[in-house]
Amino acid sequence: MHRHVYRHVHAHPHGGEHAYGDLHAGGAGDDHAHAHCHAEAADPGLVPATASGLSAPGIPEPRLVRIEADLLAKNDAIARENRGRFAGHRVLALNLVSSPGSGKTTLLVRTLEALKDRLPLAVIEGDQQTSNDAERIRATGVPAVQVNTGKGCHLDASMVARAFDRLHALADGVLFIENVGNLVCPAGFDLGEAHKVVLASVTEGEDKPLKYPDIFAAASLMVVSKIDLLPHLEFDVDALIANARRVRPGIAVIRVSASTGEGMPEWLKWIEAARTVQGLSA
Ligand SMILES: Nc1nc2c(ncn2[C@@H]2O[C@H](COP(=O)(O)OP(=O)(O)OP(=O)(O)O)[C@@H](O)[C@H]2O)c(=O)[nH]1
Ligand SMILES: [Mg+2]
Repeated sequence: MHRHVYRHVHAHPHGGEHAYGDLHAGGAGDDHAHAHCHAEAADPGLVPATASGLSAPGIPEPRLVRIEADLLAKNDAIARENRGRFAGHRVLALNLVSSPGSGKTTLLVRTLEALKDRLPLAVIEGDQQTSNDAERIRATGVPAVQVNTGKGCHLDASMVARAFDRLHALADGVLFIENVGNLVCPAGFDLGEAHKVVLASVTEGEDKPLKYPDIFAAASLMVVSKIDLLPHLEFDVDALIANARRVRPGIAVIRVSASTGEGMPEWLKWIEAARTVQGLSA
């Protein structure tokens, strides 16, 4: 369940197109708007200012609640369309979410290298700014579209729809979506994916599933990343897993090092099993 201290509703305009065919939010002349949420208590650590937890200067609370409900409903409708398109293309779509720097792009690069000769693949990269991650992906030879969200802290279904327009040749394969790195905003937005996959790296602390429960509750799989670093850390992987399962009982867990390759076979097997469950394997 969502709990918000403050939600800030504003328009994110989308600007012109990038030389790489990438997509940007934040320029002039675009009508896209979405709600996004962030804690901003007037007094740090205090309770929400309103019963719903929503507030924004000059906008009455009932109107904010309605705006947010409308935006989420609109997102869900586009997400359903995306899901239909992915099914039509016989594509498994996976939405990778995590804190910044947990290793999403590094894991993706390694995954693409392992799979690219066996399956059609494509990537949608979400970041507030830069095309760095899409360039890392393209270096593998796999097509990637970068979506820059500007002030936005997550991808939404319409961004994914427009990015997928550019990847329409993808069929009978896997679409990886790397969401904007944070453990809060991406939780509430369905993109039409088959699964959210949450990465939790061993440098982040065992308590993250308890502090940011929504994103772990929404995920089908937790990848415990950077396990090659364990000998250098005081980190209890079993405690992390127990915490994740308090939030999402039965969540699948795979321990991976994208640096050494440990755990990669299990991760690749999980992807293949997800394709099979969707009726997509050959
Ligand atoms: N030791 C070790 N380092 C890793 C591993 N995976 C990623 N890293 C390092 O972690 C840092 C961040 O990795 P990224 O793959 O860019 O992380 P990200 O989640 O894509 O980051 P954002 O896109 O900014 O959210 C880089 O310096 C990587 O080299 C791993 O398995 N082991
Ligand atoms: Mg990345």
